[in-house]
Amino acid sequence: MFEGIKGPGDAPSVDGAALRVAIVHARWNTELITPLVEGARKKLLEGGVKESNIVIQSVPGSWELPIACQRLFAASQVQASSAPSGDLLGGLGRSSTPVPGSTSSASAGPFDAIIAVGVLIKGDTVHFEHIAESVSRGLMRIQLDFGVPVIFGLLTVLNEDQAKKRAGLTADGHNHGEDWGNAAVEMGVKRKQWA
Ligand code: DLZ
Repeated sequence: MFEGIKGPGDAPSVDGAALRVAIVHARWNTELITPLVEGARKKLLEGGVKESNIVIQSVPGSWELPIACQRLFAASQVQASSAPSGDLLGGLGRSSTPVPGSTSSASAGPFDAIIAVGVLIKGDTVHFEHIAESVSRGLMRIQLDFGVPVIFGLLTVLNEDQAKKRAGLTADGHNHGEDWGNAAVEMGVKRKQWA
């Protein structure tokens, strides 16, 4: 649960049955990434998105999230107009996913939303600041350049305890991945409405 006044408020009732959604996640800090991805996926399914229309891809670390989101979306656009069904991911290849039951095969069509998931934990150097700033800007650029919602699933935390709480791994925690899944359904539906 969110404490105090924080949180996205009550989500409007939307039907994600017509949506195609990609989850792109870093593998750094996998113990935290796995519940976040699973939380997002759970809310996509609850929001009506079909299992076959959820694509999950992994990249080494958060730094790689922007290029993966960019190529994945571009490939889905090309595939929608020309490539044979099942060749959605183009040069990216299939994912190895840490989430049981997840799939990377999907029907044709450009993604309606992409969820970018990573966990950056501050260390002793300014490395964290560089990656956090660049990845944030990169993801914003992709959503504005392509006109596709890129849900900001990048946790930028000061220590592991903060990360565990936000991955729903503590008694007083809340899985932010669930909020990202809800946001993807809402924004995917709105993107279609605003087309
Ligand atoms: C190198 C690195 C470090 C130190 N920390 C993290 C982190 O906390 N979270 C994360 O997602 N990735 C980290 N990385 C890996 C970089 O994001 C990137 O994958 C490598 O520098 C290769 O480009």
